[in-house]
Amino acid sequence: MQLTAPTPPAATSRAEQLMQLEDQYGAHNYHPLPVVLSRGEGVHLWDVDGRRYYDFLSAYSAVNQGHCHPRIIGALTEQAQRLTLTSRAFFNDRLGPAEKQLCELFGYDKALLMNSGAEAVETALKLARKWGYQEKGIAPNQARILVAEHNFHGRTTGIISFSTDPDSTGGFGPYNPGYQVVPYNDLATLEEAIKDHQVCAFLVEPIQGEAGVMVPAVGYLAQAAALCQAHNVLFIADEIQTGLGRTGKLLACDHEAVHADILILGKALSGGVLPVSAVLADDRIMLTIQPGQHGSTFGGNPLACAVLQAALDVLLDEELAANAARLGQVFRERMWQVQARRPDVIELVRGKGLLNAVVIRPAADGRTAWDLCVSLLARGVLAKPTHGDIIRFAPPLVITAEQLHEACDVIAEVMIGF
Ligand code: IF1
Repeated sequence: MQLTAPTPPAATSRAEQLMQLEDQYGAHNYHPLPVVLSRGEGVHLWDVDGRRYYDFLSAYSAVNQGHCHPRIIGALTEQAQRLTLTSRAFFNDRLGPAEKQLCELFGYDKALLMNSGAEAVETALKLARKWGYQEKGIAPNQARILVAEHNFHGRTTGIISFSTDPDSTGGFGPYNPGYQVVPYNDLATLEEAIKDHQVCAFLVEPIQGEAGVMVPAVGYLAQAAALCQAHNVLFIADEIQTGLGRTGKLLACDHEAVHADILILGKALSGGVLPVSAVLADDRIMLTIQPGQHGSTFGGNPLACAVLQAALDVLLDEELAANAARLGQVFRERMWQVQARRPDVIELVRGKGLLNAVVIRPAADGRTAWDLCVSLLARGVLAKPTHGDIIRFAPPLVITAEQLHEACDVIAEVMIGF
């Protein structure tokens, strides 16, 4: 394996120059589409040459409120000139109001603010274990957490310990013990596994985003939550990608009236402005962690709290969940029309709200979903494949019907002509 980067040819444009900088000085942990973005506003992004695109990735659902939403940027810039970070060694005037807004909106006793989604997932895992030992009486260091096959919950060594994706796990061992994988969307195996007294929690995505927008059968979440309750196991919902209006309701769990014991939020919690994540739970769980037992330097910082409050206000005031429900149906109908025309290109369309995926059949000449995304890029729509043949389409929830149809016209044209 070649471990030194070859000398690139001389850059002929600003975009190429910038791509070469990333290639030469940046880790090669991504394979970006060949576009260099420099400005964002609402559903649009512009590249360094001034070309405009529809953003149909939304930074993996972190930009639900649209790029650079004025209310969120206003909150950011106002707070940034007053106080950005105190650490939790002291109180500050933004954290309490933000925690209150989160708890009242989602119906929990307490919130624990972190930064990245992975940190919030790690926090939830620690909370579940602590609760398992202190409240369920599981023997020390014997707690186990059930996770779904094809899960994605982040990239830390702790989290990839229970990933089933070789790309996420390969070469990063040894792995943390204490996890058991059960098939997603399968209640029988979950029921069998959950009977074990050492199981303290079941961590699950209400819809598996990275796995390819895998929507479980109606009733799966509700019955899984009921199994957890029946066996004194915590139901942990990772709503980092599916939450905050993305699937057409405030939370994806709301489609089945499931109230998770531990709720994990991230991404759009800040409207894509800076990393903010949160874990919500009731006192019986949250208070198992006492002072000095968990934290982070930036967790709950005043700047993040100001941004979080504005991001939630925008989500509610602009009724973004309802817009996602309405326009998500329009999007799928437009894609089903394309599928009817080109069933040799589109294998299937699935999703909920404005979290959708189109599964592409490889072309006879070997062209793949990646090639289709490059064609979309050339026509002004940004989307990226996941796991080879699946293209995720997830525009900001502020998209209008007119904008959605304009983008779908392009997507349809490219797919019909593929
Ligand atoms: C990447 C994927 C999506 C998440 C869920 C926790 C996290 C994520 C359900 C961790 C993060 C991001 C990570 C980013 C790309 C993106 C992604 F392709 F990786 F899997 F969306 F599907 N739970 N997902 O989706 O949150 O620590 O990133 O803030 O790692 O490539 P994070």
